[in-house]
Amino acid sequence: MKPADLIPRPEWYPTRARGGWLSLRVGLWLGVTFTTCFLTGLISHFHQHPGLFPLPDGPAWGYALSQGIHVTTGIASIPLLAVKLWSVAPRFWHRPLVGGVLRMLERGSVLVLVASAVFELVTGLLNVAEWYAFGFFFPPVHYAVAWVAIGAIGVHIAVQLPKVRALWAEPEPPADATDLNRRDVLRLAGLGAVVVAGVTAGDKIPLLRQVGVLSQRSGNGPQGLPVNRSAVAAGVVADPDWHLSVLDQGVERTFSLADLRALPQHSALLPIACVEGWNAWASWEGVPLRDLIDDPGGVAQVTVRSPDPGGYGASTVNKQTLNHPDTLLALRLNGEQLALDHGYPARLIAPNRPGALQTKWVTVIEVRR
Ligand SMILES: Nc1nc2c(c(=O)[nH]1)N[C@H]1C(S)=C(S)[C@@H](COP(=O)(O)O)O[C@H]1N2
Ligand SMILES: [Mo]
Repeated sequence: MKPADLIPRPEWYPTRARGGWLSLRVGLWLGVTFTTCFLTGLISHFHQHPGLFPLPDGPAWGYALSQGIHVTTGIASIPLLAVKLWSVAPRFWHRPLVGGVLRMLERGSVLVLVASAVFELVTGLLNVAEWYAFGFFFPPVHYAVAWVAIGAIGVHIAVQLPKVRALWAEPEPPADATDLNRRDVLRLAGLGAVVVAGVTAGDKIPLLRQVGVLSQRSGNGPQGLPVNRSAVAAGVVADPDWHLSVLDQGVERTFSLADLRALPQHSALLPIACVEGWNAWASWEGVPLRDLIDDPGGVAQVTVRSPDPGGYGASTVNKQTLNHPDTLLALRLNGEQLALDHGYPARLIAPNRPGALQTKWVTVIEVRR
C-alpha cells in the first residue's frame, strides 16, 4: 500500500444524505448565526475600544442583550458547523488534491474559512468556560481572526453563488432504507443548535434557568451575584485606611468611606453583563460618579483604577457615561454593603457597559479635561 492510498477518497463517504442540498441549507443557517455573532462581536469590540464608533449609554440592558446574542449564536454555530463539515467532507478529497490555479485559490479560501471558523468557535467557547488553554491574550486575537473568517465567508458565498439555484432544487436521492435521510440530518442540525443554545442560556435569560443545565454562571455568588474575579485572585484585601483619590489637573482630593456615605446616594437597577455572555441584575446604591468631580461638564473622560494588577483593574468612562445619573461609584448592592468579592468598599457600575469595564475596588479616579 502506498502512502497516497491512505488519503481519503470521496467514495469512502457513501451516505447520500451528504451533499449540496444539505450543505446549502446548513450553510444558510450558519451564515445567519455567524454573521449575527460577528456583528454583535463588533459591538463588544467598540464598547471596549471607545472612540472607534460612538455607542449610546443606554438602554441599560443593551450590552447584556448584544453579548448574550454573541455568545449564543457562537455556541449554536458549533453543531451547525459540524454538520456542514460532515456534509462537505467528501469534497475535500476530490482528485487531483492539488492542481489548477483557480481551483487551488478556491480550495485555499475554503481551508482559511474552515480554520478561522473553527478557531473562533473553539477560542470563544474556551473563553466562556474560563479555560485559558491558549497562550495569548484572547480579545485581540479573537477579534482579528473574526475578520479573516467573515472575509472568507464572503469569498465562499461569492464563489458558490452561481451554484445555489441548482443546489436548492437538487432532486431527492432515490430512497434507500439503510441510508440516512438528508432532511433528518438537517433537522438534527437545527435541533442541535437550539439545544446547545438552550442549555447554556440560563445565565442570560432567567426564565431558562431551569433548562440551562450547562449555564455555569447562573449559580449565585455572594449577595446573589456571580463573581468574575475574586478579591483573593486580584490580591485585594479589605483596608481599614481605605480612601479614594480624585486626581484632577494636578489637584488631589481624598474621600474616606464615611465621606462617600455622607454624600447624596442614588440607586439604580443595572446588570453586570460579562463578555462571557452571562448577565446578572442587581440594585446598586452609591454616589453618582459625576458628583465626585468639580465641574463635570468640562471633563473629556475619567479613568477609574484599582490596585488589581490584572487586565481589568482599570477602565475609562467617557463623557456621556460620566454624565448619566445611573453611573455610580457603588457602595451597596441589593441593600447591603458590597461584599469584598464584588468590589468593597467601592466599585464602578454604569448602564450599557461590558462587565469587564465595571471596575471593582476603585481607589483612584483620574480626570482628563
Ligand atoms: N478590579 C477589577 N474589576 C473587575 C474585574 C477585574 O478583574 N478586576 N473583572 C470585571 C469583569 S470581567 C466582570 S464580568 C465584573 C464582574 O463583577 P462581579 O464579580 O461583581 O460579578 O467585574 C469586573 N470588574
Ligand atoms: Mo467579565
